Amino acid sequence: MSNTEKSLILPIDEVLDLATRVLLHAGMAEPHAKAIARVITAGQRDDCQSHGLYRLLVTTHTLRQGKVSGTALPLINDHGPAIVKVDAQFAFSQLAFELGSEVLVKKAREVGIAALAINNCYHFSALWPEVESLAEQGLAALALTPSHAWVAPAGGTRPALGTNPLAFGWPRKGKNPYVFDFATSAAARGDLELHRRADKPIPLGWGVDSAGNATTDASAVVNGGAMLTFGGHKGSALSTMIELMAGPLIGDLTSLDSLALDAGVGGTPCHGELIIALDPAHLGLGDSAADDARAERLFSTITDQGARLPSQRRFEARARSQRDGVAIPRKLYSEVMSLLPAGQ
Ligand code: NDP
Ligand code: PYC
Repeated sequence: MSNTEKSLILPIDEVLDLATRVLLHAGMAEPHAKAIARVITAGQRDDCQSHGLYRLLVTTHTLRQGKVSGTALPLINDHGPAIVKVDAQFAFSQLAFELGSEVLVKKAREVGIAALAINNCYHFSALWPEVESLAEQGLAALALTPSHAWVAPAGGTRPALGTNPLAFGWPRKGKNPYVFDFATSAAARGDLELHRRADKPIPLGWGVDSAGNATTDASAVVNGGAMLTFGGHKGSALSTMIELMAGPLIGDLTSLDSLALDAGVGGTPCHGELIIALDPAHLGLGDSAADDARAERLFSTITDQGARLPSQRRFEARARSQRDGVAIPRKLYSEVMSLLPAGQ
């Protein structure tokens, strides 16, 4: 891979360094800057454009608006054998996850199942880094979080739900884990925004305009319209479940509440996140080799017919980035550079 007219290539450590410098310059305390930069760099490295370096524009905007704390440190509350709660104190979620997940893993290994509830966090990131890191430690994991109420329920035309991602990770011996991570809306808001910025039409099915009509105009969806769920009533119900499980169940906000709190500033959503980790060593019947073999037979029956596993594209992009460097769209790169003082 080499530089082109549209994108330039940087080594991964330079991307990490750039992201960290931008966040520090924006006023973020070092532990937050480093935790956020790691996630943003992983996104760009794995060619997840909606949750890579682009997120530097959104996070620094949210910080400038005085919405999110750049300095408050997470408070960990060890809440009995299977629950750890982390109060992010209205800072971004990454550091809260990093610190809370250490306790989560310990509890899941002791009890067989454990939950990490993060409260009061600003949440902008993809969820796969979280379930992937838990799966790499031998645990199956689920992560869910609301966002802002941008999405209409199936059968409706007015926003009620967030883009509400759901991620799952499954450990595989000697292989990359099985990981999926998707918005329960037809597209992530980040993708809609990238289409709007590039003035590109969106596929039918992503959203409706303010009159409730199907549209291919991203701006019409953003300005008074609504996004749509994937899979009609099924995506709508899954999305509602995420609102409840990562909202009222853990004492936190729904996407409706989060959007109201934003008060038109256009910042990152603020709410909670729920992560559940399960240890196969406790839940199985003691023959982990047979269980692994059954899981692997399922995966190979999927891939042997030409279908791919979720995250395969991402893992391939990661291997490419590790070998050749990370591709960054030039327009995005210059926007990111404009967040630093000239000459830095
Ligand atoms: P995508 O639709 O791009 O991908 C969803 C998942 O499906 C990925 O795991 C992807 O793997 C996999 N996949 C895609 N195509 C195939 C295929 N043909 N066969 C098998 N698997 C496939 O994700 P979304 O646009 O819905 O979401 C993007 C990101 O946005 C997510 O990481 C999500 O966490 C994040 N997000 C965050 C929110 C927040 O509030 N924090 C809100 C909403 C979304 P692969 O990556 O390898 O293509
Ligand atoms: O892409 O839908 C999204 C999103 C919301 C918050 C962070 N990302």
